[in-house]
Amino acid sequence: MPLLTWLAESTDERPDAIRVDDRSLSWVELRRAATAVADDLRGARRVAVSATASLETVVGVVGGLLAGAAVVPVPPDAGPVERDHILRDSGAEVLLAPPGTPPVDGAVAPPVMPVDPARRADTRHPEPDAANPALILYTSGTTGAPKGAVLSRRAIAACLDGLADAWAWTPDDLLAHGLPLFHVHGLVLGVLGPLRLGSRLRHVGRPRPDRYAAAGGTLYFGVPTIWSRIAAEPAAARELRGARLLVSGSAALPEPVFAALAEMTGHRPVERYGMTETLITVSARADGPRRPGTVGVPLPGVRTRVVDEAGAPLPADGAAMGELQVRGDTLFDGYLNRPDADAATRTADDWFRTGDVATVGPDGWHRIVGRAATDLIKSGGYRIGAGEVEDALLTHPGVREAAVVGTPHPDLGQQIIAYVVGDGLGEAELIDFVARQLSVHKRPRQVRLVDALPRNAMGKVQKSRLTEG
Ligand code: MLC
Ligand code: AMP
Repeated sequence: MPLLTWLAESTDERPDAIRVDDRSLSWVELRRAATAVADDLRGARRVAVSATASLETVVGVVGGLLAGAAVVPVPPDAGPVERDHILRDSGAEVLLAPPGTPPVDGAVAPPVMPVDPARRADTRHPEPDAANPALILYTSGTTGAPKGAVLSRRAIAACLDGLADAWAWTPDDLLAHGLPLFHVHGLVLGVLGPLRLGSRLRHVGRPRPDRYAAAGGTLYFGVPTIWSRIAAEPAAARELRGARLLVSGSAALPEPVFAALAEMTGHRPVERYGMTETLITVSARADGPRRPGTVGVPLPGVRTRVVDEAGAPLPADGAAMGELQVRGDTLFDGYLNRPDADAATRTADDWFRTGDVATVGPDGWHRIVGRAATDLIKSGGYRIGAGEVEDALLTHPGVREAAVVGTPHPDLGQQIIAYVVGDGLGEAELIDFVARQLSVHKRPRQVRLVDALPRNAMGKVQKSRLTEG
């Protein structure tokens, strides 16, 4: 069965099946536009896509997948450090981008191939093997540069079919969201989901409450920051009363936001849990209860366990807290070029170590309690490694030492704060410096200039003391 089943088989010519911002294509038009891209790409193994929230990104990603290439989304605002790393590490042979995009100005510069959604072709590309990589998604660890998680076509298909079952997601749905198109949430669920399962798609551009309100969707996706902003605008929230299902994920949905949404929209949101490396593994169901503070039960084909520090399984009693480990059909194939990192995430009996701390109740309901490593920050639903931001700060000539932490934030869940030792520095200057080197969302929201960082006797920075009091 083709990965993008519905897209491959549809004869539907209705003009706005897939809409991004204010431009749209029918199913047939999208297939033919993407086929033109696939024709150009013949033979390419890895294809980068400048992943703006645009129709070009949808056409480019689908073209890459039709051609059997592994698609590497590049955050469109990635600065030179992050972009060079992604392009070099992935070995992408070409960068797909909207027409008029200038050549890549960097140390690694694959040729830019323009994607024109108005082109059409009808070549039949054979369906690639399900074991082949479909996507390489770059994601942060606690230290160092982001790692490329290799996701097979089979894993993506398993994830989407599991979600179709859990959420009763069908071609009758109209999915609306405004998520970025370079991560699992916006790209795998938010674009490949409709193309496999047949719902129509409205990508609203920026995820503003008024745009969600106007989208007329039956199914809505958002990160908690988006839901919290919608709950703060009752008029927009009330427009979602006509929807079928509101889904939250990528970070914990605060219970007051759950309650406000339930009251204003009439829908108790469905929460689901996942990771770049595992895709979505646990979720509440459309035909079942939704409980604030919990993320539901394992999806079809997924098994979970919670273990103590010695790796021994803990009871499902709703109280015992330990590391959540998962296995199943949705798991990635490993990190590109990083066998060391792979080994660190697998147990001897081949379970994936999520690094999240969880409890499981007697009824199988999972609660995510927090993360084992404080150096992985979730801000606005984006995963950001403290080490990557520290490394970027340390390349500034005036910075001598830097320590980055995530602290609770009412809008973003966590915000990035950088503690910096250096000479003649300005806070705004350092924030802009990181925003230029990395992606904009990795910039610290606050910089604190300090005389010294607290260190223990071994010389290691004691981050917990930075945020005390
Ligand atoms: C501000 N801006 C700057 C800047 N300061 N630009 C450059 N330099 C500076 N110093 C600009 C930005 O360019 C942007 O402009 C605007 O300010 C706001 O940017 P932001 O800070 O990113 O917006 P913010 O309001 O904080 O974003 C909130 C948000 C965003 C919710 C919209 O965080 C978001 O989209 N989150 C989704 C993350 C996600 O999809 N995660 C899924 C991971 S997958 P402009 O013009 O662009 O507005 C996963 C698996 C799973 O986790 O389980 O799903
Ligand atoms: P990413 O790799 O960007 O997809 O981030 C994955 C991480 O997001 C997980 O390891 C969790 O820490 C967090 N996460 C995702 N969904 C949820 C959720 N529903 N509740 C709490 N944390 C979540």
